[in-house]
Amino acid sequence: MDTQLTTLSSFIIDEQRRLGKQASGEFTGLLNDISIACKSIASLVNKGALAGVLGVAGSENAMGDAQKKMDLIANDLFINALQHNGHCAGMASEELDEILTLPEGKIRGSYLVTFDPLDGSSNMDINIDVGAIFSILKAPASGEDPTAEDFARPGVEQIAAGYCLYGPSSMFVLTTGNGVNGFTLDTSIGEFILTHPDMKVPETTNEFAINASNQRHWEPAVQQYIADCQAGETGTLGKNYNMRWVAAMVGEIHRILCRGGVFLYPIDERNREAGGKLRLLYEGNPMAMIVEQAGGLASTGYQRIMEVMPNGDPHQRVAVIMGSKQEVETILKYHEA
Ligand code: AFP
Repeated sequence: MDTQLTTLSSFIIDEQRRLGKQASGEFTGLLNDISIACKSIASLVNKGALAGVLGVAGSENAMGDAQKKMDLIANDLFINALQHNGHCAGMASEELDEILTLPEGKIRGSYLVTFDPLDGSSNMDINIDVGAIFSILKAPASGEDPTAEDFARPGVEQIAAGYCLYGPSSMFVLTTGNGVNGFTLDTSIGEFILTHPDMKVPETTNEFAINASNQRHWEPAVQQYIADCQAGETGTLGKNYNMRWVAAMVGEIHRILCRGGVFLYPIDERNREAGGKLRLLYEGNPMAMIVEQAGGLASTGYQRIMEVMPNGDPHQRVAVIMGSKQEVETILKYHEA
């Protein structure tokens, strides 16, 4: 029996010490708040119909997506975990129209948190993987309530990023800019335990993930790349490919961290003006930081995702091409042509 388990909290404390970071405990506390939200969500997701959390809520979010009951519950659990302990100064969520500052009387912390509390929520009702994604930025030094402009920082300024996958087991995957580590929820003790230290995206792959139903709308570069993948070993790319589509970015990126691959949600003719479909602040940037920290690449096709300058809209969209380094480089060549 292993008596030397490393919990998420003890890992973060050790890492902060190892990196010589000043240990006020606030950052550790913030990650602990987020992990508590994730554990509460994991518990409800696992109970599913038994907890009465399936189905639609009858409302829409800022992007006009129909909200599921569990979207709203997960959002409330994140907000509740973040607003009481004095670690967070403000939040931006997929499920909130505007950024959220703290209620009167609450202590403002030093960090801003953006999150998608239930990524892939259309999978909820069919009992397939969903997840949560988060990104942490430094709050303005003024100590005032943050504004939307304070969240408009490029991904390179993220302090940390992570996701929680609610799959056959729940996994919390985290980067603080010093590699990527994965923790599995041991439900019997209620702790995330380090099970996947120093996760690395394999450099090469023959697996791609893209919603092929959008094919007719893609740009020529992506049309050509996918056509060449489908041509197999007799085509220009010279190898046979496999395809996967989970419809939850957390699931796609977790698979890529475990066995390599590329995930594309590219610009198409319908979302060109918006810059893509997925959201920059709580999908593109945090996943780009994780993938890069694990040795992969993350691009819009034309620019490193983490260098895209946000425009002040918390729901800004971005094109996403990320995963195994050599395969992303290959896709970028199609965009140069
Ligand atoms: P939801 O969280 O609204 O279900 O969206 C999931 C997502 O943002 C991303 O995780 C998926 O990869 C992508 O959208 C799926 O979108 P399509 O349904 O258009 O393929």
